[in-house]
Amino acid sequence: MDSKIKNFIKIVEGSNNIVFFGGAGVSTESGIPDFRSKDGLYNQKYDYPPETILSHSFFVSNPEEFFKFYRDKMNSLNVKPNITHIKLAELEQMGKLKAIITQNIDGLHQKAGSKNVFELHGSIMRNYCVECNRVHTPEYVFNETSGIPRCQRKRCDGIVKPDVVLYEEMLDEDVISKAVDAISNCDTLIVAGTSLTVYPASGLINYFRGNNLVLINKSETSFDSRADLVINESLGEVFKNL
Ligand code: CNA
Repeated sequence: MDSKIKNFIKIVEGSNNIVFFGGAGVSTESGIPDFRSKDGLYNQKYDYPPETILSHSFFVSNPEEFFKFYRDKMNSLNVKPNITHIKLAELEQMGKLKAIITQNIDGLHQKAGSKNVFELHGSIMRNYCVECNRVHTPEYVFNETSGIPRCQRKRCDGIVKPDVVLYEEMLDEDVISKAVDAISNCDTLIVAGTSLTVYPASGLINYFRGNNLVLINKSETSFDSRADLVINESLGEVFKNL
């Protein structure tokens, strides 16, 4: 086994206060493309760039086109968690992992059994009417409607919006404060599967004051020099050894 992976296992075995901070790379091995890899959504061709479609102003001005892209690219309802999601849920159950902070919106950590998950960018699993706040299921948005999903409450007809944080929208303050708290108080922070280019999420790492900062990512990131251990490997290859 690679010596860096051996070192990683030693760190995990020696710590009972771990926090995991992850991004889209955690779910690529479940078949969900990330944004910035060569097969990622940003390198595919659409009528508009994905970062435009996934913005608040586009959602408001062009909801039809937004939902076309959303149904086509963001539907992970039938996707299964992979080995990384599963091992993280096991670490939580063993009492070693205290929290998962994720930029993902796919709900796969919860599907794997993780409980303490802070979703910085929301989740496709929750959907609310923009007029009356009525809750709608993800199945309603993805499968049971076409075009713009409309509220099921009588005489409402508001647009049902997924509870995902679009570009130009603020992050939920309560989620940020819980994430900051978890990072500030852990002794091992595992940062994985994220290009660390989306702010303010990536800035949360600055709150870490513990012993071991581990960075696992297929490609290099601008935070590599700050880490105690950097593993440029696919997450499945690393986590299967735990
Ligand atoms: P990103 O910018 O696309 O970066 C992903 C990173 O993961 C890249 O640096 C890759 O090299 C790396 N990577 C990809 N696959 C693996 C793997 N198997 N093992 C190790 N590393 C891997 O994505 P970020 O999360 O940094 O950007 C934040 C955005 C992406 C958030 O707003 C998310 O909501 C959004 N996003 C989420 C999903 C999802 O929910 N699954 C999918 C696509 C995008």
